[in-house]
Amino acid sequence: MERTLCLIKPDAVQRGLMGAVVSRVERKGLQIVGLRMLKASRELAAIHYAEHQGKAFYPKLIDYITSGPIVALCVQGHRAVSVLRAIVGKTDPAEAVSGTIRGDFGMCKGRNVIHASDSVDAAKREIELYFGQDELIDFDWTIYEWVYRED
Ligand code: IDP
Ligand code: MG
Repeated sequence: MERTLCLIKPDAVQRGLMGAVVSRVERKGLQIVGLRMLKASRELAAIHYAEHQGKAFYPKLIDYITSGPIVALCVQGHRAVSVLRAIVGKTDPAEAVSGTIRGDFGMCKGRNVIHASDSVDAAKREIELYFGQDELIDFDWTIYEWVYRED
């Protein structure tokens, strides 16, 4: 089982897309084991996006992610990291295919609706940034057998 971090970005919160995004994640068969609304500080944003420091878009990215409330979700499932990235779609929503969250809800990289961790290691690091251990709930998921079947 893997866990990954999903952020519903400020544009999606402002546009009333929280429910639509959460619904896509649930509908896919991913289990939400943590959910929290917050306003990211510039310090938190800088740690989260440290890998992009120095790039041309970095200052705008920090402005964007701190511009309003966001929703953090900790999402669990088999291969959750790659599965969530797949339903999120390409970084640029203008190029993301229809049917993906960015493909269906966005128009440009600077307003791309959602974040998803890009590796298991990044996911672990990012989950710890947004959630304390006691904020993640390891609960029995009664539909598990209706989502997964060994083949
Ligand atoms: P990802 O979110 O698909 O993993 P990254 O390359 O890790 O994409 O970039 C992090 C975030 O930085 C993107 O989601 C997007 O919000 C922003 N970003 C990336 N490239 C650009 C750009 O060229 N212009 C504006 N914003 C960008
Ligand atoms: Mg990334």
